[in-house]
Amino acid sequence: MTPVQSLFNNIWQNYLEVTPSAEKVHQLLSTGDDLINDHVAYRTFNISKVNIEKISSHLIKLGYKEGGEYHFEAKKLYAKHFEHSDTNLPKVFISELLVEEFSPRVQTIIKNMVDSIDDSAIDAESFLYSGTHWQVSHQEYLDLLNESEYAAWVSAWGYRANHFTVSINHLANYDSIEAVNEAVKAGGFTLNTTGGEIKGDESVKLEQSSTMADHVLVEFSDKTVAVPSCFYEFAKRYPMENGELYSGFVAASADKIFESTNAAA
Ligand code: OOG
Ligand code: NI
Repeated sequence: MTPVQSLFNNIWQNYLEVTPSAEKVHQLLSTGDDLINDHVAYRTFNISKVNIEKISSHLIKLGYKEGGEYHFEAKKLYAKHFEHSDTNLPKVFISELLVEEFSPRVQTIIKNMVDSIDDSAIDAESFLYSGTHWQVSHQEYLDLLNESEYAAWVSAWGYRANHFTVSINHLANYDSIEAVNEAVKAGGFTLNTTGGEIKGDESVKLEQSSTMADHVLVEFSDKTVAVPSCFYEFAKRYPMENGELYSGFVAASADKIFESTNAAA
């Protein structure tokens, strides 16, 4: 394994720890060697200690380059994606919460979380599969949830891939996202239906769907409660005029994919 493959292997193992459905999704769709991950995604805060630049520095060292940038005004998020010249390596979508746009209470909880991270942990590549570096109370989690589902998610799960994404283009037994969705539902999984099961279409060069996140126990400082953890996404990319597959993201679709970690209605 190359260093970058070994990094993604560690990220995958860490994701599996809190995503019991991930291996079942693999078995459902893949024949074994046709599984290419289109991308993984990270969530963080726009505080310089842990912002997109800090998270992405580990990828830049491994040859990743910055791709597009994306704005999510209602969710108060900003994001960038990173990609590698080896197109079999997953792209990485990293978003950050615009912390200053939230209430003083939420800002204080987030500041305390970030303050408790060791700088040396952030500087290590293993930060990308390190989870939380703090413990919040269940009430703090609820206070974050009240203003931002995203902030609450980070407080519970920290620095880990919040999803992996099957590249439908590479699957041997499936060609369309409709067929993938049917197989996933027949396998007993719930799809994210916000904005419809399929986000995007050929005109934006990207079709996406995702499962709703698993629910896994989190040990808050005062009690242990099951909350949404991580999910699986499916993506089909279409070629651009030059024949190459579109490699960016689509903000209107991403806006809905974020909601895969909402508690089911
Ligand atoms: C990222 C949501 C965006 C995509 O593929 O558009 C995304 C997240 O949930 O953190 O992954
Ligand atoms: Ni995604």
